[in-house]
Amino acid sequence: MAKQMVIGNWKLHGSIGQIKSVLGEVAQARLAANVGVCVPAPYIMLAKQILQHTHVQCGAQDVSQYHIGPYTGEISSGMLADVGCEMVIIGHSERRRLFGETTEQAGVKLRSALDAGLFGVYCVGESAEERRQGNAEKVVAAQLEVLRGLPMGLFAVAYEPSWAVGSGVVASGEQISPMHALIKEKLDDRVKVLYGGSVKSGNAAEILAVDYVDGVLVGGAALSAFEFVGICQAAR
Ligand code: G2H
Repeated sequence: MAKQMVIGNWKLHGSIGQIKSVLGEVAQARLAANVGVCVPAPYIMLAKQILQHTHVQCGAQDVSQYHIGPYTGEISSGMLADVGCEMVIIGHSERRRLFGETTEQAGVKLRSALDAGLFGVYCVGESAEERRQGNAEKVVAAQLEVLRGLPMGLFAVAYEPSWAVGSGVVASGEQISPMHALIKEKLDDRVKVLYGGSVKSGNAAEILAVDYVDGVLVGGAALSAFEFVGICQAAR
């Protein structure tokens, strides 16, 4: 059974037809445990149904910081758990950059997710400018602050430098390894640290072989069953 995690992030992509065809093929691939697919919320129940006889878990890409009440458009952790959702991505760089989500909000969301029994995938990462200025470690360390005191084993951290997200540019092993080591040092060496940013079947084995990489968070390539299954098969 593969110990490394592979989590697909569908972002704002998909339809009933696409979910059926891509996840139908993923279901046929008989993948080992530690694989998850985070689809848009309206498709979570359909994804669960398609993947019901597999070990593949289903997740969401965001969750409300609120539990209940007059918060139009929000979806709570309890609602996600209620429809069988098992994990949730929190604090993705696109949420932070495009929707103004703060580290504090992401921390509240993660606590809410853990309370509802969901596995959290908490994203951190620096921008190109922050790296150029030599501040990458400082930025990531600040994003980790809200995880203090949380029980290990209930969440993973995904290191996604925003300059590698959807860009086709992959961080090098020399950039990934020390950052993953820093994350483990700041939190606990048992925390799973995933790499995200332009992972494909063609580069997955190389990335997954980098020291301190416990798995990958996959965006664009998760929309192709061939690509996604190829990445899962590279997990060790
Ligand atoms: C990074 C990643 C998935 P992509 O956001 O979270 O997306 O693989 O398309 O770079």
